[in-house]
Amino acid sequence: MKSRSPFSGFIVLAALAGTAAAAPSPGFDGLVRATAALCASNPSTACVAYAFTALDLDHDGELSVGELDRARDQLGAWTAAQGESLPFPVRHGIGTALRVVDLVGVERALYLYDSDGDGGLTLKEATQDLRLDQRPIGEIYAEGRLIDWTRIRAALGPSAFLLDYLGLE
Ligand SMILES: [Ca+2]
Ligand SMILES: [Ca+2]
Repeated sequence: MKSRSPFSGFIVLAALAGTAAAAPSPGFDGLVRATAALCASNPSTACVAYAFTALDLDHDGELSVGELDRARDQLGAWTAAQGESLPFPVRHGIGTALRVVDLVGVERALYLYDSDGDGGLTLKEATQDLRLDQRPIGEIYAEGRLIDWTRIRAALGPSAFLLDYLGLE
């Protein structure tokens, strides 16, 4: 039986990243800002689906290791470039997500979430540790309920010490 790791949170934190929205600009920055604008008032399910589609560069309905690697690198560079213009909780959230991804490794994280073992993550596979509903994602996040840490800990088993190491729930 497969276990899971806290990776789906990474995809959603990418979607949360642009709360300090300014003028739209091209590339990844434009993507983050467009996602943030959409996610501010739309249901969390629509927000996550939008971010997923944007990261699925070859439009095959799945995220590959290459697509996730690229997203991780772009998010890291983007966050560094924003510096302190990002609100602390957002910066902290992204930084934590990136540390988890780096500890687990993109390839292994994909494997842990790839329930059907086809080498790619569908939207359903990628969001299995998230509690999404019809409210905007920021509202669920603010309640501290977005990421199902209990489920993640159970799935990680002995490796759950990684979450303690990072100071996560
Ligand atoms: Ca793809
Ligand atoms: Ca799959």
